[in-house]
Amino acid sequence: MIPEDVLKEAKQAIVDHDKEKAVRLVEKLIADGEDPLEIMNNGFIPGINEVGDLFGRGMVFLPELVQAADVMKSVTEMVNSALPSRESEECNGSIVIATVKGDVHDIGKCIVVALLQANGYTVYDLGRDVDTDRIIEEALRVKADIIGTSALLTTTMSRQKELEQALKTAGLRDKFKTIVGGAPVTARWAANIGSDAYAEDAQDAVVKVKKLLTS
Ligand code: B1M
Repeated sequence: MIPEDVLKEAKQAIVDHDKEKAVRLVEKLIADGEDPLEIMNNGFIPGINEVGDLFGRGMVFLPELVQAADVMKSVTEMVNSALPSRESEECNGSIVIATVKGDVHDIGKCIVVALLQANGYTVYDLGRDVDTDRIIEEALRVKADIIGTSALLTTTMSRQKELEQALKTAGLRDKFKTIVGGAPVTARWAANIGSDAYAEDAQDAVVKVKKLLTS
């Protein structure tokens, strides 16, 4: 259990875009054998959310948002590579995942990717700002079981709907299960557009992917 004051420090390091401090904290916690996801979920993510709120209220500006995101990116990579691998034999499966076209937010998607990989799934991460047609092409090429999309902007969520429609139009809807996520995305949105699953966070994504593969 990471002490409350350390989690507060982690949050503040993101708000202050203090990379040195954030990196030092992760190094120490990993060396101490703490759960890397705990500092991510209860320290760094609340930190970047606070920066997002301040940005939304016009209290911080784009350069600071970019710097905070840069710190977030660095610690995410460190935490992701420290995740213990829990190979699951009984339900292996493959998933193609991308942040949708027009959207460059990928910090959360990268956490989802790392956690799925740590749980033994084969993940084809297409990156960010990825065209719907390319997502489908790749899913066909690698014979994926699941297509997952992440959207962080209310304006790019529509790409998740576009994917559902493109799959239907191409007669491919039954070939893949789909899962959607991202801060503005909800279970209701997933149901409305006809996606097979919605995941609130990376842990939930692992649970939902497992369910999709066994249903
Ligand atoms: Co931007 N941004 N941003 N941004 N940014 C938001 C999303 C915003 C809410 C901030 C705000 O105004 N309060 C706002 C969107 C408003 C809206 O749509 N209504 C916004 C805006 C406006 C913008 C720009 C337009 C700003 C500008 O240029 N004027 C611009 C858009 C660029 C573009 O995409 N075309 C922009 C740019 C950026 C940066 C590049 C600076 C940077 C992103 C860097 C990067 O990702 N490489 C950035 C950041 C960091 C944010 C906030 C602050 C944080 C996002 C984040 O990383 N969260 C964000 C505010 C917020 O969301 N509170 C904001 C942490 C991450 C761990 O959470 O991504 O939600 P999240 O992922 C979670 C879950 O959602 C879920 O699991 C993850 C792990 O728990 N999940 C999935 C995610 N994907 C999933 C997929 C799944 C399953 C679960 O299955 C497939």
